Amino acid sequence: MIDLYFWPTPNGYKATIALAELGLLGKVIPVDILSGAQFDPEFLEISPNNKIPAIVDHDGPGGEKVSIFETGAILLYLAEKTGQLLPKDEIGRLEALKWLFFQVSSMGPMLGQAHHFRTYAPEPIEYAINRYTEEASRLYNVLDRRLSTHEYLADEYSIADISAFAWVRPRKMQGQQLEDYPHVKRWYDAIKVRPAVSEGLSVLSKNMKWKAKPGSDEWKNMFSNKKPD
Ligand SMILES: N[C@@H](CCC(=O)N[C@@H](CS)C(=O)NCC(=O)O)C(=O)O
Repeated sequence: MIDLYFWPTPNGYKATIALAELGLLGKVIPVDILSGAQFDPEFLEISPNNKIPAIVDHDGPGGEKVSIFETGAILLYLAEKTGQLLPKDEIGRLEALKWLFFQVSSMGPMLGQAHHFRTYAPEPIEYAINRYTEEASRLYNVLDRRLSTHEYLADEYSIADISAFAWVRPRKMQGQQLEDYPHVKRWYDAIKVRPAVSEGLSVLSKNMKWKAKPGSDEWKNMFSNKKPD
């Protein structure tokens, strides 16, 4: 059994979609990051960087319980555990890993900054808005070029696609529109209709508030080193 520590955000949805694809979506433990639940000592034992998602597999390697944080590690763990969502041949696997790491190290952090400065920053900072919106466009162009010659990021649907899809979804917050990236659009439209993707995206979807301006305590919980008193 796998427990998922989750809040409905792009990184959270990578995990629910992958678990749904694998038929492993089970117990979901909400971690309300707006109210500061990510700082609970019990959660920090599992996710020392105070971020969702994280998983606990009660039947990990050797039948032992194991906990995992960081979506790249979670997705790779689930793919290796099940032998699914990662090409089996060495070259295909490498292709998927390259695009998975591209997502977690470039797309995720840069698009996250675009969300921050375009939506959450207490005051608009033109330089930062332009910097991260342009970087978002650059990254979408990298995806678009890849998808102009490949149906999926690797040669088959994989954890790399799940990872990138979850961040293309809130594209408006990044100042992007699919019409500017026809190959990303074709790929996105194909993934969005997968039943497991709908299932993954339905988890706690009513709690999804990340498009709204956070209140001041919420802002402190999410974006400052200081928790509210
Ligand atoms: N690199 C991490 C990023 C995870 C992340 O940024 N999670 C956000 C929600 S999308 C979070 O938990 N934020 C709470 C906080 O920073 O306090 C991963 O890929 O798992």
